[in-house]
Amino acid sequence: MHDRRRIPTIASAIGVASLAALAVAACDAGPAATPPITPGTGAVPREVNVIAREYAFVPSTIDLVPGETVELHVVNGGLETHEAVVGDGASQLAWESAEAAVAEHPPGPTPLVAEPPGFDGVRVVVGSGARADTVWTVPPDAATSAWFVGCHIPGHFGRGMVVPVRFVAADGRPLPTVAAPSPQPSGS
Ligand SMILES: [Cu+2]
Repeated sequence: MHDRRRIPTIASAIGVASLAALAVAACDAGPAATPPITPGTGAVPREVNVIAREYAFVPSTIDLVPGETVELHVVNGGLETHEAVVGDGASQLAWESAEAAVAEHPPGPTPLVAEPPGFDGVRVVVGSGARADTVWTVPPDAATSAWFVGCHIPGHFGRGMVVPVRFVAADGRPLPTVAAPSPQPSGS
């Protein structure tokens, strides 16, 4: 991310703009396909590694197959607590708002934040130097909207801790992802 804006009062506006740009990048840029992957199942989840640090995720795109079961390994290679919220754009903004509400908490563990209603993604919070493993099934209809992996520990999202999810078929071919429903521009 070249974008280092850090003005808290427009955090949600930054979020919307960043998500839109990332969604376009996930659809239009990058290699045509990833190597073939074997979608995870309940019996044999596919391992997916996500590394968090100040203030970025690696890799820069997370490939998921709709309906597969994955075992997320979230590694915190940074000095601060981080999290990986896997969810669509609306979920990202909901978590951003929920966690901003507890931004002034005293030093100590991250306070408990209620899951936004309708959230069908997954959230993993990891302390500095730790790794958390979570088994989660990607909703089969997930590719009907743009998804992301974001960190909403206050201030982190606005500093660039968000990467797009690229939904792929088992052969590694990117699936067409439909953005949030909106009127088609004329002439299309
Ligand atoms: Cu973070």
